[in-house]
Amino acid sequence: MRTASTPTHCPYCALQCGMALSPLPTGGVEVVERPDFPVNRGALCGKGRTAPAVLSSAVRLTSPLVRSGGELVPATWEEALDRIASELGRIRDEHGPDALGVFGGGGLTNEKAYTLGKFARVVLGTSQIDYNGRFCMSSAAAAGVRAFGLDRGLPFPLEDVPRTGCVILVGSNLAETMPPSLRFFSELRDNGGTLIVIDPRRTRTAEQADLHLAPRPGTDLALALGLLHLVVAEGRVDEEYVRERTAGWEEARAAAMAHWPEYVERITGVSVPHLREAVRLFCEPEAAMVLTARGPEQQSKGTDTVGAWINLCLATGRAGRPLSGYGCLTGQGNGQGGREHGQKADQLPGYRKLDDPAARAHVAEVWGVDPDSLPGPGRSAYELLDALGTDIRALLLMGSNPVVSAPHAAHVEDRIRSLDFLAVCDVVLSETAALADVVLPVTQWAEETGTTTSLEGRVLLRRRAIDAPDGVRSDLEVLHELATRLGVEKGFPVEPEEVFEELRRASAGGIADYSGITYRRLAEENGVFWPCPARDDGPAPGTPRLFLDRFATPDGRARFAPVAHRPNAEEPDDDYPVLLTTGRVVAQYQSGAQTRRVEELNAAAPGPFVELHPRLAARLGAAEGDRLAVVSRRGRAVAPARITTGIRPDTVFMPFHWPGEGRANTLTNPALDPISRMPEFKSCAVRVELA
Ligand SMILES: Nc1nc2c(c(=O)[nH]1)N[C@H]1C(S)=C(S)[C@@H](COP(=O)(O)OP(=O)(O)OC[C@H]3O[C@@H](n4cnc5c(=O)[nH]c(N)nc54)[C@H](O)[C@@H]3O)O[C@H]1N2
Ligand SMILES: Nc1nc2c(c(=O)[nH]1)N[C@H]1C(S)=C(S)[C@@H](COP(=O)(O)OP(=O)(O)OC[C@H]3O[C@@H](n4cnc5c(=O)[nH]c(N)nc54)[C@H](O)[C@@H]3O)O[C@H]1N2
Ligand code: SF4
Ligand SMILES: [Mo]
Repeated sequence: MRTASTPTHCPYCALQCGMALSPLPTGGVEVVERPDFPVNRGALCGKGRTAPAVLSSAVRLTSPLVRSGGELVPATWEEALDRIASELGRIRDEHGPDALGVFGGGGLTNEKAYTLGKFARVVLGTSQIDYNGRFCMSSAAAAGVRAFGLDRGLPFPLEDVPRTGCVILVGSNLAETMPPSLRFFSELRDNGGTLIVIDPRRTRTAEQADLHLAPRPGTDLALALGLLHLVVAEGRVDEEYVRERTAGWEEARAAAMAHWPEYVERITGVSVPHLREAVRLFCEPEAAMVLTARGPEQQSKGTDTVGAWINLCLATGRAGRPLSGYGCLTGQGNGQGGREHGQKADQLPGYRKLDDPAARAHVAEVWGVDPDSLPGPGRSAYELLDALGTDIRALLLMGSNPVVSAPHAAHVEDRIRSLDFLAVCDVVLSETAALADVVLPVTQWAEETGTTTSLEGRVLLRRRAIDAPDGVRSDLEVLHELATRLGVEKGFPVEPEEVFEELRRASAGGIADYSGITYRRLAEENGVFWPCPARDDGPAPGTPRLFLDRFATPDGRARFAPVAHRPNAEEPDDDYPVLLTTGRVVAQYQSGAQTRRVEELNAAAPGPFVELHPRLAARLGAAEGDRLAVVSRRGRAVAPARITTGIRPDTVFMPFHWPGEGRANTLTNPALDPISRMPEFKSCAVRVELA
């Protein structure tokens, strides 16, 4: 038995808090503080603290399950793997490789995400792969690539936050979604800096702010344009910076000038004096930052919305300079790395593009295949789910629970049920796994080694600290076994470090270059920031701060985005007069597949609710706790009322962590952003009534 404690990182969000796991004499592990990791300095939220509860055999899968006579029944690994391989092979023979779909997750380690992408392209030969990160930060990623030529969540470490002059947090409730990170923002204020929070709700995060603006959901684009208008009108543009380091200003300026403050006030509900105050706080200090999260991003105009916030940074010279910049707070544990190494529909490892001939040639060589054998880009996550049971006949799912988390979830559930064949790898019997033909029980964080890349772009090593229970195998073993059964004997190692060594080569020369990073270094250092190209003369330094000399565009200049206000895909009308927005609570994680199995977390957040303003409640005749039906064009959800003055009277909020009658995603609108293909999770029109 192991005795010493093992340093590692939390299995949940993108903050990737450091923790150590110490074996218990009774079996299992307990979490102990790890103050040496600078991001959380030992602090953890309740989810991280209780994460070992999900390692217990009592709540997880420990045997493969195969559907027989309509029921999922225990089976041997051989039976389960043979069944998957033969079904995938049969369907590919009958309908072609694109009849096979693959869906991954931003919680998977870099090694798993890399191997899953390679498996889809090399073993299955399908173009139909995407992942849940599409539902997460894809709009910020698209806007970052468009403006800077590179997408990395934060272009600087979080430790820079306390030393800047002002931070605008747009649609982030980090007091609940990344609690230990709140410290950086309190220190900012202690140092005399200011915090502006933009959220339709007065969240725990907004309560910390010097200025809270509460726009109507889906109007952040207009809000950013209104601020830029004032920046121009008040002569606060950094002309020299704009001339030296950017392109496209004239068009962006003209667009902003069309968004008068009074017009923006009408669209957003944020008053002109508040707009002016925000501009003053943002522009007066030497340095400032804008950070976005899912509020402005999960919109059918998310890419342009983030583009408008980047425009504000560029016009004021607040990007690519010390203590200034635009950043996105990515979400999942490996939300960053998961979008760099090839499980995304259009991507090859190293953030290379699947439609770039040079990228195809490089990766094909590492993989030992003909570049022409690699399929082209496939569909985005929602489009892929929407095609299940039509031209996609079989799905292999790893690291997501779309029955709860996908938009228009009742429809997605129908599509999943109409598949010829569904295989799910998971640690628990999630709502989606329960619909599968074969379920494979896999190892998790504390039982396996692997790397993740945090929201700072910091590559981290999670270490195996405990033996897995009998009966479970790793995702890498699953892919190895399936590849072998489908006739590919080589190239799918089960050892994470072996995969990482190949990933280093595949990423070399790409945007997300990991070639200078090794497991040894990661074990010795507190992570390494990419890009980190290998060097002949010793360890490569990595890049904590991006863009200080130039942006990653061909000419080194950042690009303004030409954007203008547009309405939500669905605006309120007589039948559906209220806006619904959705999000998270501190004690539950995502679809809840893991955290709903932890007693302490369920006690803190036992179920769904509908947050609404007392004025709306009075109109409905609803009291605290009354069951409310929320009805959209796609369905009806029921949950108790939670009445608070901390939300706009024209808006209701539901968290999305639960299945069943309170499932928020029964209601949400799958209208997609034209560039990022992000669904509009953050607004749809609903009617609210007493249930
Ligand atoms: N406890 C917990 N923590 C988590 C997660 C979890 O599920 N639970 N998930 C992780 C993941 S994957 C992610 S992506 C992050 C998400 O982290 P956040 O983005 O902080 O989380 P959300 O609650 O989805 O949305 C943030 C805020 O956006 C606001 N909002 C809604 N509509 C709008 C709008 O139109 N404009 C603006 N400006 N704001 C709006 C909501 O009121 C909400 O307070 O959290 C990570 N951390
Ligand atoms: N209405 C609404 N819907 C949303 C959002 C919103 O704000 N509002 N946010 C969206 C966002 S940002 C996100 S990121 C998605 C997330 O939603 P999901 O994609 O459903 O994410 P999780 O619930 O984390 O699901 C991960 C699954 O993988 C399993 N798992 C964990 N680790 C491993 C592993 O190593 N291997 C394998 N094979 N399985 C593993 C877990 O048990 C769980 O079942 O939800 C999106 N849906
Ligand atoms: S903030 Fe995120 S990484 Fe840190 S303990 Fe909580 S869930 Fe884990
Ligand atoms: Mo996310």
